[in-house]
Amino acid sequence: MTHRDTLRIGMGLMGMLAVAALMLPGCGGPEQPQDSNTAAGAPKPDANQPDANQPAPAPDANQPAAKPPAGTPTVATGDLAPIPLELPKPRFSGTPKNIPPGTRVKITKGPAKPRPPFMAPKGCKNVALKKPVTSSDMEPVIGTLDLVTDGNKEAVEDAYVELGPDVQWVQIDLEAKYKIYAIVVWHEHKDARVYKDVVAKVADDKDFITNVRTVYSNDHDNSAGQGIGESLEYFETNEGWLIDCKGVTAQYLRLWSNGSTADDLNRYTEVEVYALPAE
Ligand SMILES: [Ca+2]
Ligand SMILES: [Ca+2]
Repeated sequence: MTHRDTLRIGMGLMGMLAVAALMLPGCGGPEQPQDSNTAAGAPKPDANQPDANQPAPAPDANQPAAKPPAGTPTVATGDLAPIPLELPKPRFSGTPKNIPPGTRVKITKGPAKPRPPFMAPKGCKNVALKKPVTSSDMEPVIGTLDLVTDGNKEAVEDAYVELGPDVQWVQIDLEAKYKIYAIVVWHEHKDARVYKDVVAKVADDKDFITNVRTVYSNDHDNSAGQGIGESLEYFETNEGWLIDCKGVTAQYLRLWSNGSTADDLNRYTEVEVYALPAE
């Protein structure tokens, strides 16, 4: 056997080994596609992320299962449908590239992507429409409280109610108990302002004493006095801010804010509540 033959056999063996390595998992073969929903800031996987092609992941003994809020129903993914949410017209395009001073806003690289449809049990509709609104400021600076649930979400003059400065809240009485899947709130969305200390709670009574549950808070230092919340702040847009409420049962909801990066006042254009009647 010549030296050249030895080289040829050796290279042939190496080629076969390389092919074998490609076929074996974990040896440099093609990567399994990563779940694009696991990016930072994406919502936790839940019933709203159905994927018919992927079996449910096996429970990880090292990870305690996230405990759903009390009253969370079990919903088969086949019974879900996008909520019938219609967006108002955008008044500006793009989002600012810089974080406004004094805020904790997540800046996304590249053009803003539209929010994917929000999945909830079939039959969910906006049960806040025309429902009574009360507030910490019963004599608004501009507009009237009924504008919060009148169905007009457009960022135009006379479409918002302007509450006084600093910490203020609005409250909606749904007039019956509902299983709430999503709250969508539009403050003033004519520019990319950031409202501060946005907190949302639900309760069984109008005085917020019985069965009070926080469904959203981005008040990381408790400056609104409603407890600390770890959610990031956000820019107002025509999409509004959608709060995933996971089917929590309640009749009343209350939303706090503490002025915005534009001024100390608190403006609401519309609040919608996508829900089903509670049994
Ligand atoms: Ca309105
Ligand atoms: Ca705060």
